[in-house]
Amino acid sequence: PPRRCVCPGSFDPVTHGHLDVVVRAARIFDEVVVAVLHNPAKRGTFPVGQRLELVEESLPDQVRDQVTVAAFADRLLVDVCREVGAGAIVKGLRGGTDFAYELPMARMNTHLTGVETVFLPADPSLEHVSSSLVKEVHRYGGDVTGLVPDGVLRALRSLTP
Ligand code: COD
Repeated sequence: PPRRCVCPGSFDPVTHGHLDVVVRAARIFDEVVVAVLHNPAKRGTFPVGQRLELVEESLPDQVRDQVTVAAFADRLLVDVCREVGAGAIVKGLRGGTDFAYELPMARMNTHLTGVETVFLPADPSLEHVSSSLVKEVHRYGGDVTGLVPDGVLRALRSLTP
């Protein structure tokens, strides 16, 4: 059977940091499911449908036939993994703070269903990139070109202040 992994996140919005992890996951696994997880009680910045579209349109051509993008509301990540038949979660680590946040979740997820988490070190040139910083810098007039795909730049510009 194909080896399948899940790349989970809020993707609010997708950045080149996320996309780098997805592309590298596709070199290790046969199939990658990008899981846009959202909490219906929290509005987020972009509607989930738009987050999904922005990921889909930003995928590099070389991984398109290996990657699917789907949204899941109010679910445990381990249940998403079970539902899509993935034995592993792939996450990027930007530094010690990410590690401290991710380690108990990785252990909890293994405890729950046995699913493993694979950590990929963030590309040093993208270590400072997060959805929240991108939104903040853009909101105050800073330039985020090169940190997010073009579609996300357009989406950021069309946000009503
Ligand atoms: N470089 C490398 N990797 C990056 C970068 C970057 N610049 N930016 C982001 N990433 C990676 C990180 O690995 C990160 O984990 C992932 O992308 C997603 O980032 P975000 O910000 O879009 O997503 P988060 O952190 O809000 O997502 C958290 C989850 C939704 C994955 C988590 O809360 C979850 O699993 N929720 C489901 C409920 C659940 O199962 N809870 C119990 C957990 S034990």
